[in-house]
Amino acid sequence: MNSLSVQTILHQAVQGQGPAEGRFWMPPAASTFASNIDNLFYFIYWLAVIFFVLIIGTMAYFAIKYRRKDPNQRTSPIHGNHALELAWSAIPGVLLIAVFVWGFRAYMDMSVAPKDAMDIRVKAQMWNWSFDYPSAGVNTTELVVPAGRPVKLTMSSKDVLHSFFVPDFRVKKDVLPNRYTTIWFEAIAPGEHQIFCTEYCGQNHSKMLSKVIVKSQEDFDKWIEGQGKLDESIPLSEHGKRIFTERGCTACHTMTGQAGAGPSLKGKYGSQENLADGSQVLVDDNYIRESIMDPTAKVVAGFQPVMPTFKGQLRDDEVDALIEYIKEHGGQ
Ligand code: HEC
Ligand SMILES: [Cu+2]
Repeated sequence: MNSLSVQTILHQAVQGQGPAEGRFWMPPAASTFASNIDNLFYFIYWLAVIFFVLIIGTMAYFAIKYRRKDPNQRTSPIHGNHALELAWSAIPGVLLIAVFVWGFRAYMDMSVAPKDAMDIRVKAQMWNWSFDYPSAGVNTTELVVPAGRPVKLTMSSKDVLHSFFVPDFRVKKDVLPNRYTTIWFEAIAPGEHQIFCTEYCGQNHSKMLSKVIVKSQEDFDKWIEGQGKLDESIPLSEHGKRIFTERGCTACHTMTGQAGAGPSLKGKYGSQENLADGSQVLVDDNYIRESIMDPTAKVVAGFQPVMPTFKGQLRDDEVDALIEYIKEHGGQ
């Protein structure tokens, strides 16, 4: 009997038809992997429930039935029971092997992407995600993918360990500095799904969130065509404000005068900044651009050089927009 037929039988016995909506233990099943993973989960779950009831029930029953009834009572000598011992070794053994084979096959399926998968690069950094579409030259902060098509993610981190997790897809993998990890999935239908970082990565770990936006192939093609330029009907500084939030600048900077991990950017434009090496610099367009692309070139006095570079993630017009936004909140 191969494990597929085991799966099918158990699936029907345990769960009925796999629902797409969430259930008590599991969020909605939105990728092609999800129902298999859920079935395996529910198989192990029910196995645990059945054995728990069986073992604890029998124990309780025996404890009552064979309790010591008078002080002189002795238990009868027991020398073992081969049939019983064989059964309680063989049955769990077979179940364990079934769980292993099932789990291993699912793991292999998830590890090896189909050849025709669409390639997207994922970069993690404290504390945001960015996604690169190499074939289209597009970079985003939300993962936009077409439905019904395998997508392969090649992931790396710019700083510490992170972990990419989309519960609705049952997809999770660590993201490491200096090494690539890959994972793939196929979303079933258009919709939105939460992305978490699920490896504690510092102060704002819990804010390291993003979304997968699944579009129909047609909408996806339209979307990718519209990328790569800013909408000119919206003022540049408005774009800047949006990018400031989307790119996670807000994790370290405010526009209120309140310093965080980084200095507040209120009133900075046009002022003189004190640097860690004791010198001063005028905060102008060039300085801001350098601060974003090469943050350690000039470190502000009183702050740690923890700002990640945004080189390769922001287009020129996006940097312009950020500068415009910072300028708008300028002082002197
Ligand atoms: C992980 C925290 C962090 C993130 C995220 C971050 N920064 Fe910074 N930033 C800092 C720190 C710390 C400094 C001061 C030390 C230095 O100059 O490197 C700084 C300095 C700056 C400066 C110079 C400020 C000054 O007072 O001279 C600018 C401009 C700036 N950041 C813009 C940005 C923009 C725009 C983004 C988003 C695209 C961003 N930062 C994201 C931490 C961060
Ligand atoms: Cu993280």
